[in-house]
Amino acid sequence: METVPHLVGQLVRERILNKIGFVDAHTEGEPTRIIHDGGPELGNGPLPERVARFAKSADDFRQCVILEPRGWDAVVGALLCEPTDPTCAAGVIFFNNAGYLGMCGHGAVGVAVALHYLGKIDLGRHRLETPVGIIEIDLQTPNRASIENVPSYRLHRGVEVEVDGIGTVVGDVAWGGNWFFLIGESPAELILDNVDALTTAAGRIRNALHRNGITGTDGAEIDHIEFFGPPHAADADSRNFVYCPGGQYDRSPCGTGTSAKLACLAADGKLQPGQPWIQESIIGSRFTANYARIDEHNIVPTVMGHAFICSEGNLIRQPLDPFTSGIRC
Ligand code: PYC
Repeated sequence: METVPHLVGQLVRERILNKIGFVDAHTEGEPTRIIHDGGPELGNGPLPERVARFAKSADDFRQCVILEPRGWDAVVGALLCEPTDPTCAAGVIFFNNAGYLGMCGHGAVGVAVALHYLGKIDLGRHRLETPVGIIEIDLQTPNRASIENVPSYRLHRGVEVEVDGIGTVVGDVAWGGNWFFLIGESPAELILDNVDALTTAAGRIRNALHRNGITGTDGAEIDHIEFFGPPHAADADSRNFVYCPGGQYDRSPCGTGTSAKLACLAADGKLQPGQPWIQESIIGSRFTANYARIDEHNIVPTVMGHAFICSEGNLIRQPLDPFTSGIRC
């Protein structure tokens, strides 16, 4: 009876191969699903190369982790991997319901808290390698971390674009680890009741930027739209609404979006190096940020927020399940 142990072995292998170990955290309300086990084989080259391989050969893994029935549209995935730089505690590739992100500020805070929860790092300063550069995290408590982000800058100021159903919209183009179009005049009050209207407006603006060939550096797509308005809390500086590439809104104030905002404030001389900026999100959560100047155009933003572990476990992909790559709309 050779076949029984053989079948058992195969079943065990399948169970192991199809298990994805995760920890879910939220940072100021925005979810991150941190994958620490069972990720795709992407080699050990530079992280941008691994992202290209991920997108080409293992995109079903992204879809499995993020899309229903195992995930949901608002979650950002963070695949932990070996860094190429040995001074880094980990490498991390961020992804969402639409594709891959250069950096993710709320996600990096969530990763820091999750690495500590998993017993992989102590409190204190650590480096994390991302596809767009190395960032530093300072884990101050088990639930509070600041990130020193990649250099950020404003590319264009006061760009005008004609938007269907809205008219002329004016905004700045800035990089904070992702590309943003930042609009000072929100099309609707920044309250949760207006999420649908804000999402529709932001989607139209993004399409108009695309139609008009308005891009980031080297033709990079501007895939995040950010509206600003007055804060609700007396001690905050601003409130925002951030539209993400897959049509979801960021529940947090968006770490890369806050970095882009600091770059614009710095360029306008409206915020001095080291001066704190409290950015409130559409749900009322907040990041406290400041920056150091590198040169006339570039700054290094520091963004501090809180993250909490929500759950942990394994995603399972059974061989006969027709929806292991999620439900695609
Ligand atoms: O916090 O940088 C961020 C972010 C990007 C997309 C969602 N959150």
